[in-house]
Parts: sequence; C-alpha cells; structure tokens
Amino acid sequence: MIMLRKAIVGLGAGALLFGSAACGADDGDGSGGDSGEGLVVGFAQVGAESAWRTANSDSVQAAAEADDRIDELKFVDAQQEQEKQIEAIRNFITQQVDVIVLAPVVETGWTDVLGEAETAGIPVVLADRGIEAADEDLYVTRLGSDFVEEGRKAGSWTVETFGGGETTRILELEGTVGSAPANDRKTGFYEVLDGEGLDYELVDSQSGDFTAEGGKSVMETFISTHGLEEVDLLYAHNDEMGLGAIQAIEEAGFEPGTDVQIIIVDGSKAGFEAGVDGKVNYIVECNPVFGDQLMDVVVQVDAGEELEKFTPVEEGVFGPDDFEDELPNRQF
Ligand code: GYE
Repeated sequence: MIMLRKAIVGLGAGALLFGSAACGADDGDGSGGDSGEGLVVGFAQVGAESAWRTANSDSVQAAAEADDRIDELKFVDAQQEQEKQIEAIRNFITQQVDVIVLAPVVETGWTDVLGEAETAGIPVVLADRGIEAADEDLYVTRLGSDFVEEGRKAGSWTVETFGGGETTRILELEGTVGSAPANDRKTGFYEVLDGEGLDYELVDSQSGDFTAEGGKSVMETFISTHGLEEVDLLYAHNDEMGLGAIQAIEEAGFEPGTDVQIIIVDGSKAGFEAGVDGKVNYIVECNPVFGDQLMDVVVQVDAGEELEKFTPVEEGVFGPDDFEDELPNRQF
C-alpha cells in the first residue's frame, strides 16, 4: 500500500510539478513528501475556539518541530468550518504530503474527500475528534479521547451527588452541533443517568458551539426562559462554555457553584481557577497535549504499520478536594 503510493507519487510528480510549485511546496523540489529524509504532514485543525484547542495546536506544532523524523507540518486552522477543512485536505493531496492529520469539526460529510486521499494513496490519521462509523475504512487510526467515557464520568458524579433526592433539574450546554465530543458527551451522560435510574428533568439543552461567548449567550437565554431558582445542575460540554455561563449566572445575581452546581469538561487552568473559587463543582479532564504521541502514530502509519482503530489519550476526573493541588499541574 505504501509502496504503491510512492510509485504513484513518483509517476505523478512531473504532471503535478506546476501545481505543486504554484502551491509553494516548501521542500523546493515540488514533490512534497518524497524529497527530504523526513515526512511532510498536513494537519487540518478544527480552529482556535478554546484553551483546549490552542494547547492542542501548540503541542502538535512543538512536537513536529522537535522531531527529526518530520520535515514539515503544514498547519491549517479551519475556524470551525468543515468546508475549510475539506479545502485544506484537497490542498494537502495536491501537495502530495506523506500523511494527512484531520481533527474533524463534525462527524459526517467526509466520505468524498477522504476517498480522494485514499485514491491519492495518502493515509489519514484522525486527531482528537472522530467521524461516523460508516467511514471507518477511510482512516488508519484515531488518536484522542473517549468522549462517551467523559460523559459517563460526568453522569456518575451527577448520580452520586443528586441521587436519592428530589427530581434533579438539569441545564445542558452542548458543544458544536454534529461534533463527536458533543454527541458522545451527551450519550455517555444520559446513559449513566438513565441506567442508574436518576430522577431528573432536562430543563433545556442547547449548543454554545464550544465557545465562551456561545456559553454566555445561551445561558442568558436559559435564565430568561426558565429562571434559575429551580435548576440544580449545569452540565457544560467544555470549560469555555461553562466559564461563559458563569458570567451570565453572576450577572443575573446568582452564585455559580452554589445556587446551581456546574460540571465542565477539559480542565484548563481557567477551569481549575473557577473550581478553586467555588464556581465549578466537577471537572472531567480531556487532555489535548498529545503532540509527541501523534508524531509516533504518523511515523508508524507512514511505515504501513498495523494500528488499532482507536488510540486513547489518558485522562482523569477532579472534585473540590483536588482543585487547589492540581491547579499548578495544568498545562493549558
Ligand atoms: O473539549 C473543546 C474543544 O474536540 C475534545 O473541542 C475537543 C473539544 C474540547 O473546543 O474545548
């Protein structure tokens, strides 16, 4: 498979020379990844919507920079738009990179462009987010978090904290519509609540698109529609939305963490600081610092090694007793 790809790239080099040069292939010979000793990798990143994302981009770029096995990382910030990621992948194909890394904004709509990468003989690695199971053959492995498990962790804490009492009234701030972490964090959470038989009512659930502004404005709408007096818990799919919601809660004259308990997912410094201040009650960790692990995967994939379909990143959970001790350890 890899041999075949190199052969195709070799044959195509002449025909593509003009296009590659026009695209500014940085190794100077117009043949993308086959010039130097190391690999040329194209990375279509989601965007810069959160501290998690920035830490992830930094980690991947630093790891590529420090790694002798990597000649170049072509980095594209897609500003949370699938169209921009599709365009980036098509450019990577034209530039004949060795490996394409994709952190897909949403789970669906990848069949065509990943099929084009396959036809060009360029292997694809998913970083962070996943895509729908029907397209599983179009990538080699996904390196990232188990988002369903993260949702279950949030669910287990909810059952422990509120179980046995009156009906628990919940507000939910979902991540980007159609994204793997939004879908999976929801699935895992309600799987545990329903499985454990918690008596709860989902008062409202809307997407805040994983941003602080989104979280704040959706929370303002929640408050004006439902009030907060009867709400027990806010489950925010990431730190930024939770932090934005905290602002809205305070501006409405309520005490976050006390009047309404709050779960966030990620575990950034700002999230832990909110925990230390008593404004956040539970943090489910999602670890973005996997650049080194990603470079290993990229090299293995280029060498045609067999890999599991999913390569997990390790992560934990933190309650009020841990916030202060853990804060200095946070890397993002
Ligand atoms: O939780 C959120 C970011 O895909 C795991 O994306 C990632 C999520 C992360 O915007 O903060």
